[in-house]
Amino acid sequence: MTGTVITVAPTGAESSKAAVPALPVTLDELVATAKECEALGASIIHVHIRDDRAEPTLDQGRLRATVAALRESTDLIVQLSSGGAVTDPESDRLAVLDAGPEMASCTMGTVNFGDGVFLNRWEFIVDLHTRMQERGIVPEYEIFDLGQLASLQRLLSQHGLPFGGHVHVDLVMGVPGGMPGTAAALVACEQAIRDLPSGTTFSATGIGRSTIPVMLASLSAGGHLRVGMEDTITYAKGRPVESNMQLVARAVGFAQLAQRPPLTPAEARELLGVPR
Ligand code: KMH
Ligand code: ZN
Repeated sequence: MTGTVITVAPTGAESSKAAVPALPVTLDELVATAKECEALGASIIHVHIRDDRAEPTLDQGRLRATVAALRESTDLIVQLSSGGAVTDPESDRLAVLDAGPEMASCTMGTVNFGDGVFLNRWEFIVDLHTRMQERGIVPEYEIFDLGQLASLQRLLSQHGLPFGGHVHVDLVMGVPGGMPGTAAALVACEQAIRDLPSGTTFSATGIGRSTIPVMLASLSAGGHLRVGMEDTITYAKGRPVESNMQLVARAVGFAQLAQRPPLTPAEARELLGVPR
């Protein structure tokens, strides 16, 4: 079994800076976080950006500047979120691909998302997938519920493999409205992933309280890890997360314990078919 790809998702679109002061929201904060997380063992950064008021934005100029700054300062694989916030229109989410990331997320279906709805129509998914094929962007298929893996199978059989030929999915577990963040749900997904093209890899992240169970289950089942303040703002009961580095360091420790040490960005690129 290979080592572990550790993705850091440092910011997300859901937590406010006022409620979570440690959240990196400026470009400088994001770059500093990226460098430190890379030094600890992260190999991918999943990026959501904020505007001058620390609100989520898909502003094209800022996205381009962010991709350039992260590529300049780190070797991390830069994965932009095409999910944005639940309020973002499809046109802005598609335009994320214009910012030239190496990877982008592609969510495989609609899901209730707390009090909101994270809308992902089939035609929109097909558009994201085919535009990424045309532009040489490697997708990470985001899976919020078991049935979305069947949708991925349908997508690949109708529209072909992604750019690079390798399929990588990320299980986002424990979202209120999606699948639970449990070992049983992760094993059900792992079984369904066997129906996808041979060599398909997966990472997993558990929101909130499911962070640790999902991390342990993923390592046991041969999966990779996503951690960060997009998904987890409480480190342990009564202890807010102090930084993304704290979460990456914990993930690295678990990965080493599982004898699957973190892969470097170059090794992760090789595994996932992402050119430098
Ligand atoms: N912020 C969520 C509504 C993604 O980045 O692709 C969607 C999300 C998924 O975070
Ligand atoms: Zn995201």
